[in-house]
Amino acid sequence: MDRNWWKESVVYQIYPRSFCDSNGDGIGDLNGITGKLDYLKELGIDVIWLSPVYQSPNDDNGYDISDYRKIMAEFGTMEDYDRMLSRAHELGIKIMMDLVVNHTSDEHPWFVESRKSEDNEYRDYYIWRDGKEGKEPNNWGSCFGGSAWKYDEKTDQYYLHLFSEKQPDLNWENPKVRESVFDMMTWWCEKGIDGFRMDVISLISKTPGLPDGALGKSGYGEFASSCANGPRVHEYLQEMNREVLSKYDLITVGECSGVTVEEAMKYASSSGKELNMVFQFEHMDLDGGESFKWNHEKILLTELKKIMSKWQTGLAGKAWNSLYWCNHDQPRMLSRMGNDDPKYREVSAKMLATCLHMMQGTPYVYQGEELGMTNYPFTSLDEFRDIESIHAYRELTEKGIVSPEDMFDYISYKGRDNARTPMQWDDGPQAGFTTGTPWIPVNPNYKEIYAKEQMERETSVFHYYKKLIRLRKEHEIIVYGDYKLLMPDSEELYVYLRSYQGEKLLVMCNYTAREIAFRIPEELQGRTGEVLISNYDRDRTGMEDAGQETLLRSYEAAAVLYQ
Ligand code: TEU
Ligand code: CA
Repeated sequence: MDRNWWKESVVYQIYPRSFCDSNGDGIGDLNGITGKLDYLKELGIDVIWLSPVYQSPNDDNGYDISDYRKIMAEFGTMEDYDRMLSRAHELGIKIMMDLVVNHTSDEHPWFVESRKSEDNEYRDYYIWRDGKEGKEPNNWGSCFGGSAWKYDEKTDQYYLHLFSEKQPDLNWENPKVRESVFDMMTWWCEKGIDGFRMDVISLISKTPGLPDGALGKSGYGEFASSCANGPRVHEYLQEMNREVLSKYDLITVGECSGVTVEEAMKYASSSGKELNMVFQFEHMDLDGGESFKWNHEKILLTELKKIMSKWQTGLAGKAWNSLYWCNHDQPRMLSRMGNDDPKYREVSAKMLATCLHMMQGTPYVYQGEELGMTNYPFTSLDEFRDIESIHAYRELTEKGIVSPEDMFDYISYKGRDNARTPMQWDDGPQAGFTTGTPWIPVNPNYKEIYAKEQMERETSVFHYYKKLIRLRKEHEIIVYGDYKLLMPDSEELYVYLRSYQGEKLLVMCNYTAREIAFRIPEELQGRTGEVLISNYDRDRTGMEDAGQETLLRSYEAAAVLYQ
């Protein structure tokens, strides 16, 4: 297998609005990030993925961009950006930018022009269609509720927006769009950035004719079968690779909702014609996801293992995996598959981390995950900020599809704001995030969960992540070893075995609060393993004594190396 620095890296995602506020306006900013780079250096990460910092009217917190070459005023200036970039580079930390080019803001000059007239030179930068018998051109619903089409009186046509109506979709079939996007990417590469995370890149090519989709629970048709991994997406990405990516030494990851293992092999093939890796969603979608995210269902461990293992073995040697439990669009994994009760919070956070970080792929840590931050205990609707939750609540309760009580429970459990509450730095006012009033409430558990305390305490979740990240640098088996799932039918234990050049790495994770007996695989019985990491006090002899069986305590995890 080819070695690459991005296979050996750990990425840390920053959601700038919620990371650190340097000037007391309640909104995280670039100078705030610069001030915390030493913290990230201490953690040991290699790359920062920076969620969008470009100029934006903030309909979707920066995922609606009105100027790709300007910095959002609330976040600072281009000088602040340059300072952050060079300080990061001094520390050996790379910066990966969020590239949002499936759509722009409706306030982007291209769209402002586009909507002026049908013969405007920017008209075809977007997807405009005539209505059908006085109605929308097709039945697609948008990700954020309502139709995916917005009627524009000026020219008596509709434009397509798969997300909010302030996020019109670009028309990638137009070569000028591609050229403009590639120019902009080159501009950032010339600035010295180190990579791109590509927002919903799997949606850029739409099936011609834009056929109706199957009707969903909300009464609209789904667009995924016509947009996800559309007919020309690989052609476009290969062009992007030729024109831009191949000219620099970058890390690239495509956010690919709806991607299958087979498709991922095209996006992220080792032949290097498109991207380094993709974010797949199958594990995130186990409790509803793309089809209907709003519920409060538990993910079955057997299902999770099936999906993770399919990706681990499916891409092995052919493409490369990304590994993530959390990001700015997902509730906190600790509250989802771990246990956020104070009694088990730290131990289960460490267990989840072990389970993910010992797999093959490039791990992504989402801000606060390294502290064991949890979902927010919502008590009223006005605590929500995210347009997705707010629109979904309104639409589904008004139509009588879900009761207000249930819907409140669902957005509290699954809503994206869970990930967006401010980073918990210390136990002072507003968790040290801001000296002002934060744009979104701080999780009240900041008195117990905060970085300052964890950095000082050897047994903290922070130190545990630090160790996991270091181990990846010390043991090639973690990066390059094969993966084999053991005990696929257990609803309690996630156990897998990595193998590399004669070494074996046994990873055992108890996903329950119960004690579970675990039988050591025959090939390892009687052998002395070195416990690389454990969230209890398991040491070297712990495995030696075990012989054939060992007891895994509540949420216990350990990785044991046999040489
Ligand atoms: O997310 C796109 C995406 O795949 C959605 O399904 C997303 O996961 C949604 O929030 C699920 O409920 C990207 C960004 O990560 C997200 O923050 C943006 O809102 C979206 O694209 C539009 O740019
Ligand atoms: Ca600020």
